[in-house]
Amino acid sequence: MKERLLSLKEEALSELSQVENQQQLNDLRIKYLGKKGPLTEILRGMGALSAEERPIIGQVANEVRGAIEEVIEAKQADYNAAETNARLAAETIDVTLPGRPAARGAVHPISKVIQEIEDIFVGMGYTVAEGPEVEQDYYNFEALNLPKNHPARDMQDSFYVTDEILMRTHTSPVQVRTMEKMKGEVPVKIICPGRVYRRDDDDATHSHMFTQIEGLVIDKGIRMSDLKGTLLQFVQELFGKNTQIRMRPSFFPFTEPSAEVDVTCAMCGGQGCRVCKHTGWLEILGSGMVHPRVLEMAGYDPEVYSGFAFGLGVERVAMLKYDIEDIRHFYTNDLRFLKQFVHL
Ligand code: 2NM
Repeated sequence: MKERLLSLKEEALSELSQVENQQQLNDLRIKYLGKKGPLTEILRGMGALSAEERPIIGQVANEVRGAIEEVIEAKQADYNAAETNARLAAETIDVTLPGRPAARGAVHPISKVIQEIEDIFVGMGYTVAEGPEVEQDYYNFEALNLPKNHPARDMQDSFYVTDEILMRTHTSPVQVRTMEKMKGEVPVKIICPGRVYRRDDDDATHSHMFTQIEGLVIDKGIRMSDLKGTLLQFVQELFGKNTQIRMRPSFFPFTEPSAEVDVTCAMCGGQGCRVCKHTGWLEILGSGMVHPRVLEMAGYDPEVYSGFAFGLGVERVAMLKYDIEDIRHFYTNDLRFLKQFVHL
């Protein structure tokens, strides 16, 4: 019995020394240590042995089992380590490789110009006010001294929702709403950025929807020179310190007097070029002293208070600033256009 056990051990160790892979090791584990293996069989037959033989054979059998298990476990540990190493090798990443650049979004040029203009006026103590794009006839026209039947109120020129509701044609209704809320308190110092809508045929310089920024100041003793100084300060911050302005008489129903404001062309410094059509001047602002009737309707006594207002088209400013030739670029969202503003 002892010899049989020892030769079983020799046979097992010899076979194990030939093992080449995990599958063969599994097979040998079952063959020698499994429930149907020779060792199990011998241990089961121990009952037939004498009382003297039994502990001796039992000890030998345990030694043989231990020796076989030891070799199997050592081999198994080798396979486990090899597997782990192979997985780690496959997972290796080269941390010295340059990173893949992340695709960055860009701020839309209209948003950029709005932010820049807001910053300039906030720096002068203004606050930013916003309001609805779908507006009541009263706020869009009536309160701005455009009574019913005024030619500028032609149905053909505005997008009407109902008889009394339309898409706002300017951001002035926000200023009327702000004056109402202020209930005659001063100073009023606001700018109102936002989208406005007009029934125009779209082309390179016209859009049925565009972006306006309007400003309004009301206090005691506000005069035309305050308007002029404010706009000069503004355009010099926006277009550069050398920019000059000139004011030409104009007409708006909601201001009296009214003035168009031209700035010297930043492209040529006023010398004349393609952009300013060889005049040296660019028309960018409408402005004026708030009409007494507008003040009165909004709750300000025009005998006590006065104010100035101005408005500009954001698209036109952005087109001049970034040399864009067609207003439709702002709305078509062609990535080749938008990508040019990633790092601006
Ligand atoms: C412009 C030109 C001139 C203007 C007037 C008002 C208000 F509400 F105070 F009456 N807001 N904006 C105004 C005046 C706007 O845009 C070309």
